[in-house]
Amino acid sequence: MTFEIDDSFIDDQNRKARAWVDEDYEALARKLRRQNVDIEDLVKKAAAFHVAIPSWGVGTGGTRFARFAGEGEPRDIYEKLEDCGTIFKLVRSTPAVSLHIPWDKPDDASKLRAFAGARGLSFDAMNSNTFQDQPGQTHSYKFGSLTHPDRSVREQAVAHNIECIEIGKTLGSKAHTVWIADGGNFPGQQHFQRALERYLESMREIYAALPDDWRVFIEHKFYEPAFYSTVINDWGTSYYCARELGPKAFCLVDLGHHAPNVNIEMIVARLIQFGKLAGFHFNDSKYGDDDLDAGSIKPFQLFLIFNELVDAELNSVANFNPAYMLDQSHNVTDPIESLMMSAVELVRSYVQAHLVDRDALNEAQEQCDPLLALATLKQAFTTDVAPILAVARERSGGAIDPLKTYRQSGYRRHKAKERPGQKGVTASGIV
Ligand code: RM4
Ligand code: MN
Ligand code: MN
Repeated sequence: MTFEIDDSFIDDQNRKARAWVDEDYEALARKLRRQNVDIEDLVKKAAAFHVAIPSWGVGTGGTRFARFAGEGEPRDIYEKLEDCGTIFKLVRSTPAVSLHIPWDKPDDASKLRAFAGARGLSFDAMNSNTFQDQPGQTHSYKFGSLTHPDRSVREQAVAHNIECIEIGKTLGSKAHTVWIADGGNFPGQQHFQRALERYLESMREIYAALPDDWRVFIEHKFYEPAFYSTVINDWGTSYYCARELGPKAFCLVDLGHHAPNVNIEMIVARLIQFGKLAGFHFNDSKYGDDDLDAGSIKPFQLFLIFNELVDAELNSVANFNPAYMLDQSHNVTDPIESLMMSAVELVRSYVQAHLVDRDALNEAQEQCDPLLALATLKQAFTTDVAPILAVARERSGGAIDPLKTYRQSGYRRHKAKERPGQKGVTASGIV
């Protein structure tokens, strides 16, 4: 028997928070009523928002300098799913897990699916890894994978991606995400055009292996580990490839994969308009692909991204079905705490975006009134929707205060005893 947080423990903790939640909820309900907004509608929206947890995110991440392992870290995919189950139990908005292969390759995919199912979890997009060499691997990815000049390396990388899809079929996943590290570190190292042609050739084979009801997500990133040129470097290249591949190919936006100050919300709007938005890897970034916690650096940007998403939702844009995933590297925090708080930040932005007075915004845009347009957005962004989030969680059986409840439960302390000897575990989530 392994330690789990009891529902009754969550209830007890929630009882202690009752008084302030009721008071704040009532006050907010009155304020929103004046704006003709029914708070109950927002609670429903909050409760319906879901984001997938990355299997690699529940372990402590590292940089290329060091990794400082935490206590009681999960040692295998089953323990990772236990932690994902705990996150889900407390915040209720994270019912799915996104698996990285081979880091979290299951020995028996049906068994893993049942194990996850028993915790209310399902599987979101699969993720391939052709940015590292695995023990016993025939060909090295040192100079690329899907775009490598040598056909046999490309074939090996294609086969790995197809294997991910096969595993995903058993797990009940419906999408496959491809991020490659391919690129060059020196001017002249790579022929830009030929590398992209080879990418498309490889991706066509992966695309052909997709079941009818699956999608493939192309994830771009502007640099690192290739520091001079990256093959799939931006959303334009990603969009071109998705179009070339066909209707099941989409463009995934990892927030950290853009240069500082890039207008990501506009990229999102373009991909929505072109019917090619796959979804997100949420995180935050200050300088590069920092993989910091969602909403920790640029909460207004996160809100503006959700503003575009909610706009599309309300306009019933055809085929609009973005997959939401977190992709973060937790180097100095307890990963469970970071993932819970990040999930909460996403629901917060989503609910705030639903608070935007769309008629007023539209009017300001038509009347060429930039100040009023910004004021309309700011009114939603500055509304404290915390009581809505707390009530949505509580009504779905989660915790009013997930962080406090988690700490009070002693979960990590219990896991430290159950999962001893964590020193020297290989790092994941580095890049
Ligand atoms: C990459 C990218 C991928 C993730 C790896 C671990 O930078 O964000 O999505 O799978 O890191
Ligand atoms: Mn990512
Ligand atoms: Mn990344």
